[in-house]
Amino acid sequence: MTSSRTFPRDFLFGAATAAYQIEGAAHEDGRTDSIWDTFSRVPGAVINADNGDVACDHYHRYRDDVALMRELGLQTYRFSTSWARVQPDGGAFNPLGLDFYSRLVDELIEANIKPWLTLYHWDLPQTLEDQGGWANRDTAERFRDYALGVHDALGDRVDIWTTLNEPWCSSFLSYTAGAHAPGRQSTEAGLAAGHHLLLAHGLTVDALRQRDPNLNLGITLNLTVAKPVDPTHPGDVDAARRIDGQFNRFFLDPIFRGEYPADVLDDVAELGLDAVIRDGDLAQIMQPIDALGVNYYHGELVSDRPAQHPLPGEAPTTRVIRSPFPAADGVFHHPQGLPLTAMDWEVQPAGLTELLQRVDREYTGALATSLYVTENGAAYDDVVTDDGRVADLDRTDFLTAHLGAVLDAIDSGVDVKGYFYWSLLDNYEWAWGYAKRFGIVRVDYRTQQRTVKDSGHAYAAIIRNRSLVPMLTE
Ligand code: PNW
Repeated sequence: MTSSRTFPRDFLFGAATAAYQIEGAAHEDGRTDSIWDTFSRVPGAVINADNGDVACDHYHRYRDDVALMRELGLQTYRFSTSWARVQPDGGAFNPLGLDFYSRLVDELIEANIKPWLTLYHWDLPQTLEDQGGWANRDTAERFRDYALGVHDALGDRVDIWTTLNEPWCSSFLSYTAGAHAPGRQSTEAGLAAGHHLLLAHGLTVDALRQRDPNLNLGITLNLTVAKPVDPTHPGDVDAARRIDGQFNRFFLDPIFRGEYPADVLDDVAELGLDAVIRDGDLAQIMQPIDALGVNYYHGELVSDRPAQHPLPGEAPTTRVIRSPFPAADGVFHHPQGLPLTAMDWEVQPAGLTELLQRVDREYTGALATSLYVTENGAAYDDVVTDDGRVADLDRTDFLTAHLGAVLDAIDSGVDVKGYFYWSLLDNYEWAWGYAKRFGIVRVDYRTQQRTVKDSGHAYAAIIRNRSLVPMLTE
């Protein structure tokens, strides 16, 4: 393939974080517990019983962190607002909580970094969970009200708004598998949560659009490429269809086509989804959006027969985790023999190209919806050298390979408008606690000292040159 390895002029380079993973200050300025504060106290739920009480102390160090972003040359920064900080107990708006985000946004604008705001990255106020959480339809309307309150405070300076980060995780991984907060294990609750999250998205896009037709509105989905081990074996092909259906199409189809995929509805018939969907919901969900964020980490190779050497899956916590897939019993994940990150996730950059092409072809290509890679990154067991450097060549390779995959998609005609590395900082990796480091900036959790890793310097060079060429020749 001929390719310049140079990025389009308007392509945005950024990095991403999420409130609970970096802020700390969990009990300050009126913030109340979110489901992650509660879940991290459940014995065996998180490795080392780590929690977000302090995390990267970003709440107090945001000025330094923005200065770091400026040093790296980031053009945009994707962060989330904590619902429990903004509306403690899901009730009255908290001026102190909103003020933190207002100061952060001012600091970003001052540094010439475009704020990219995500309203929900998994920290539901515990009080709302006590009322049923996302399995309760009412939470969707509460979410819209929360979004409008954040917009009241920041709408004059923030124009890019993402409703949800990875609703698959907030529904099936959280209410069916029990691997994430609130740790429920109910197939029905997972399906209801999935629908109510989609509804929350639709209600919020509608309400924000009415406020200001010029906002850039969107959602971020974690998507995958699911392939059958043997494309001639019907059982394997069906396994790939199920994973694709329950992971990708369950969210893409309502948003872009206003319907759930018929085969998925068949798979989950009898599991109560019909009773949850009300007339008009799908029309409400299918709002035109300006941006679809794609989070991509790895692909899946699946079969109806077990693998001889299965891949390790969830964090090795002591709680028993169920499958997140409501109707994929008998689907087995097989290793593809690719290199692994410290999460034991396979490194598969070509999957990102394929995924972007597929989403463009089947969903967004004909619409005024731009594609962004809103997360992509890798955990590695970083080693700090004697002179204090972090020589994480594996992460630099991961980053350049995936940026190359984005360029391949662009070269083939897909309009990808930006890329966010996950994550700016090492941070609280959910059920893995602080055991896994994804940052291009190292955080020493004892001193809170930040060190730009070699991968961070490499990313800065790519951004400066707007090209991968120096990386290939240096
Ligand atoms: C995403 N899975 O999480 C999140 O958006 C980030 O907050 C997170 O730190 C990052 O990816 C790295 O994990 C996921 O089990 C967590 O399939 C788990 C899964 C997918 C995404």
